[in-house]
Amino acid sequence: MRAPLIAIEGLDRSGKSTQTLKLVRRLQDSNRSVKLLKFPERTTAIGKLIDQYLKDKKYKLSDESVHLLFSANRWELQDKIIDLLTNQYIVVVDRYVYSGVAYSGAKGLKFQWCLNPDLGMPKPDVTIFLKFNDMLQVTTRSGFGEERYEESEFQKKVCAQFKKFEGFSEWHNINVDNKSIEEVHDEIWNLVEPVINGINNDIQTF
Ligand code: T5A
Ligand code: NA
Repeated sequence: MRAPLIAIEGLDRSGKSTQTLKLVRRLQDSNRSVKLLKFPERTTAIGKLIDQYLKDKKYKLSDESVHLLFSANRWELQDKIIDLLTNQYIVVVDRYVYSGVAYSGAKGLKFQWCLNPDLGMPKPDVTIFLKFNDMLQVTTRSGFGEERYEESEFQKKVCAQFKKFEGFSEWHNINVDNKSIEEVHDEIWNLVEPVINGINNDIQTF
């Protein structure tokens, strides 16, 4: 028996941080051990480079090298994720491999090329994508536009890339248009509740 890995995905400012925090609190309230990780993890050596790249729109780095940095940033935490899951800690990740593939795919890099560096990373048992059907709503969210990629045409391309994961068995879309934070949280909880008592199989990998 091991704990589940749960990923929350979405476009910029779609509410991932709000929702992952609420989910973690609810799991703690039901006496579960839980750990929240956020990608990019901006505090590591590689994470600091990524942070600079995201904040400074003039910072030059080829698309391929940025892609590999985001992947390397996840590999920096691979051991930790496995350790936590085997020690019965539910791990909630705020963005993960899917973001890596979708954002680089939106720049024109090939899907399989993008996924390759993450092959071997632990695969979530449940992945929830916070989906805007009305793409205009994303641009009205507070803070939108501050960082690289926060531009509506690019977000549309990213959204199209995320669609490629719809065939993955762990993938679930939740429509967030005009939904309150509470409504979205309840839908997330319905998807997460079935796995909170643990998973019988070994940790799966990409
Ligand atoms: N990236 C990331 C890659 O290119 N490759 C990769 O491999 C990875 C991992 C930074 C960038 O890096 C890219 C993707 C990103 O462009 P990030 O730090 O996760 O990644 O940046 P953001 O996605 O922008 O994260 P944010 O924290 O800014 O957005 P969140 O977490 O989605 O949104 P949140 O919860 O902060 O909410 C945003 C605002 O909306 C409000 C909140 O109160 C907040 O003000 N809000 C709602 N308003 C109305 N209704 C609701 N239901 C709401 N829910 C939240
Ligand atoms: Na952002």
